[in-house]
Amino acid sequence: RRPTLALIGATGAVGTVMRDIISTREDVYGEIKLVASARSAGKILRVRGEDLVVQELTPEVFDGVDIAIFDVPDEVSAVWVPVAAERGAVAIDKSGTFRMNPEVPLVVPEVNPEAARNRPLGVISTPNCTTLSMMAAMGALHEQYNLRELVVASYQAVSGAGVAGSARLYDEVEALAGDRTVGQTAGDVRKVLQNKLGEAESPFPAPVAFNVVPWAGSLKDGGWASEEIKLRNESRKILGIDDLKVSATCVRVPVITTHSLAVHATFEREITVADAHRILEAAPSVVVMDDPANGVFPTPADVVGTDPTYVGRVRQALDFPNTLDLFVCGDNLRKGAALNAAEIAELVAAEFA
Ligand code: 2RA
Repeated sequence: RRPTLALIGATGAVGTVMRDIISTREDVYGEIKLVASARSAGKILRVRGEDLVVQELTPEVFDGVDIAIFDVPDEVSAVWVPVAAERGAVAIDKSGTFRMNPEVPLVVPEVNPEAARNRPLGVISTPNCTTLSMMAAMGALHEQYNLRELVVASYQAVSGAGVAGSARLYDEVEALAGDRTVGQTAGDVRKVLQNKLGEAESPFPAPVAFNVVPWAGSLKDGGWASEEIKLRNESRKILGIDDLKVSATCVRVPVITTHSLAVHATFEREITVADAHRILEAAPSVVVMDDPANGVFPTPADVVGTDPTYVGRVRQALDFPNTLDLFVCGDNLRKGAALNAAEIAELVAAEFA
């Protein structure tokens, strides 16, 4: 039979992409329910060519639901994911709440699909978009060369902070546009934004237009940002390498959608660029764009809205033969969020066949 699917958080930035993905991939579901907070309940949204009324998040909404995909804040998942699981649904959760729970698999279908079957709590987590940006590529390389260390710098798009993140960058760009004197004196960007946007709240701790912001997430011990800690813990869990050494610096950049990562990856043995190209070209859902002599490398502007992980600038580190330096781009709302959750849901749906 075809499983009933519920999308919780159907109206958010990821929810919108999720409806598009569910509508364009192979249709494996029976009924679909769209669910959101009371504020959005009653809205009519389109999925799979049908107009559906968004239902309010209540315990009863999960009755008869086989698979529930959650894209809601951590605190909402903490309350409602267990409710869905208790009522018999397999909950696929995009929040950070359950990712590191040893009884909850953290799944990237290209890397560890078998983990999705071992879900004692009825919950499967999907990783943070920053981790996901590189997992398909790193998983393929790890399978053959045994990954030992990752040093990563991220270039994260503003839509990682949701609809409010994208709105803020558009507002800032509009406020700064046309003034060819701005950006040349310390603090002038802040001043123009203050004048034009006033006290309007920003999800970012500094201007993001005409700027880069070395901060993403919340403050953790030792001055680390939560995104940096997630990247470390989640990479270890997905790849199944408990002692993987990981260090990251996460940076927000003025890009609407598509996260990029500069990755310095060290393996157990020597790896050449040709080896890496061969493996990455054979990896499902990885696209190699690596011909810098002809200006070919991935950029967010060229890959946004698409599904694969794009890899370019692959170099054998000059002083470290076991190390590759490479640049990865992935759409943070698609593979980074909605697509990975949809792919997990398809793995679960296949169990109903
Ligand atoms: C961000 N990775 O980019 C986060 C979203 N979960 O802000």
